[in-house]
Amino acid sequence: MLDATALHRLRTARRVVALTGAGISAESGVPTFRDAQTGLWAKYRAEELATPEAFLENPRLVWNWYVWRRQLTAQAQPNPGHLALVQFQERFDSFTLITQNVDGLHARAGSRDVIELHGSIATTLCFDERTPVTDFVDDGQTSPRCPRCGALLRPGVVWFGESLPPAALQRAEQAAASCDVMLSIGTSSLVQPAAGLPLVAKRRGALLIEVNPSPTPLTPHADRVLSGPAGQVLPQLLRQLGGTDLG
Ligand code: BV8
Repeated sequence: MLDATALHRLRTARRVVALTGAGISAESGVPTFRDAQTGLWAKYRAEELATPEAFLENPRLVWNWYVWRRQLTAQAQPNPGHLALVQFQERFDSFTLITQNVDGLHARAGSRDVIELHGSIATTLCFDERTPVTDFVDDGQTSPRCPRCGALLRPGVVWFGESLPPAALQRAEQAAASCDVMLSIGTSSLVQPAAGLPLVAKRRGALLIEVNPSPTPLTPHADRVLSGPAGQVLPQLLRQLGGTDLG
């Protein structure tokens, strides 16, 4: 729970920003990015598969990993952590939600105008043109091809070594640089440039609150650390704020 000083700063904040990572979807049954992979994928590390090199070396393998993850995320439901952030959006004059997640669960929970720094697993792009493709056939054998130009199809996510969508990153940096309170929720704070955003906020004088059951490289810089699962901590924080009780 927040102490009175921090609670007062949050209660009176005009601009609040939240950065989320895979941890906020853990209670929806979506494995975090650094959880050990299971089943078919147990012998691979996510960071090894989420690269253009891995895809070009074995398009079908990487494509199938995303087909598996798409099915997993499509079956997942937003949890009380996602739902609490929807209420945060109503509670503050300005609330910006920035996510590293590609699972779409914030939008499905009802959050509006989410900044998806790493893209969306639900979209498919032509590898060459980087344009969205919806009308394609996946025969389960070869990698699906772009019906327009015949290039390989890829998931609409940002892989390691690829630049983030410039407009999304610029919006996120501007929000971080001008907020009164920054919440870093469910992220190991390892992946750049997302992991730098809470420090941008802190340097500009924002109150920095970390929500995570485990310490991260951000922990020493946080003004307050709420150690626990987001699905419990965020509804509690909302109740402390005097928001509607999510039960
Ligand atoms: C780029 C999409 C320019 C794909 C992802 C500077 C320094 C060092 C390295 C770099 C740097 N700049 C760039 C790099 C390289 C690289 C990078 O950061 N590498 C790291 C590993 C060192 N960055 C990039 O390549 C980025 N591109 O900067 O472009 C450029 C261009 C060319 C060459 C160089 C640079 C692109 C990064 C985007 C990669 N794509 N995802 C996909 O999903 O398949 S990143 C991937 O990691 C996911 O998006 C994930 O969200 C993200 C971050 O991980 P987390 O979300 O934090 O998840 P994680 O599993 O790590 O942690 C979960 C946390 O939750 C834990 O702390 C756990 O304790 C906590 N938790 C668990 N349960 C709960 C919980 N918390 C709350 N409640 C719970 N219940």
